[in-house]
Amino acid sequence: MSTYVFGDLHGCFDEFIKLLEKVNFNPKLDNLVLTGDLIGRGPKPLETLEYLLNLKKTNPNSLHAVLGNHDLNFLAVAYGVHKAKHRDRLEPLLQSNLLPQILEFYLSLPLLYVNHEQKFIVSHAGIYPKWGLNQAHEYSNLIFKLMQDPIDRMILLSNMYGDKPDACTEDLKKSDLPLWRFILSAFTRMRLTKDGINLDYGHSNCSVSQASEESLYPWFKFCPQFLYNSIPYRVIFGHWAALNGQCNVKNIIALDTGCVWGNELTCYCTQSGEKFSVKSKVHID
Ligand SMILES: [Mn+2]
Repeated sequence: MSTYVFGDLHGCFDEFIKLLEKVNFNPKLDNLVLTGDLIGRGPKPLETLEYLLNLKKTNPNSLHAVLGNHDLNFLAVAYGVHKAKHRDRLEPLLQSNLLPQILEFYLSLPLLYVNHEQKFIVSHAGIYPKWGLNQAHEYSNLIFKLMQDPIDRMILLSNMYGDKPDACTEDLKKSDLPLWRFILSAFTRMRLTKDGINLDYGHSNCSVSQASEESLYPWFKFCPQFLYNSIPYRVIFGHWAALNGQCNVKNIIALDTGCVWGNELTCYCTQSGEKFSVKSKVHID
């Protein structure tokens, strides 16, 4: 039995299948974990979701995934609180008669997946440096519960964008909406920090060295406390395609290698520590 964590699919269905074949993925024996951004921008969102729904139906315990910023955007559009942008290529999902099942699947996804047995965690953008594992888990559970309630879900989805608040202070922890927004942003959009506390969500395309010239550093330079436990948890994330799978920090594994931008789709076997990739066939104009 092997566990494979796949980087951001973004609806790149053909590459997804090719990479599953490359690792000889067997849904009856192996586990699949996805770093989020399952759809958005890429060519075959409906085929991707159809495959995942089918996998979930036939082998419910073999599939785990976390929500990414594009998945949340899709939910906001599907529930009518955001306008769809054509470039996000959400129409095939919105027009599909599978839409109710797709939404049900998405509402079953957390922001954080923890595998205690194999000592690894997965979230879309990473772990906020000031949070320990328990705090991160608690906040993921809080958002999961809110998303199950139709009114809280609408409040959450219609208020999730914005770069403030940019730090998880003791005062923020006592608030509702600003804290919820911070949790969503940290789990799904975080890239850089000013000092390990304040976040900077911009600079999406800049390299780590360019950022450090502006005194900004990737979140993983400020490792969360739980990585120093006697048996450290590996932190696996996607989202930041400009890193191209390189972060050079022990136990932190970056998997977004920009398939939707014409680069590669990458997965990671949690037992062997090996990475596997296939070339993208997405053509960028
Ligand atoms: Mn993303």
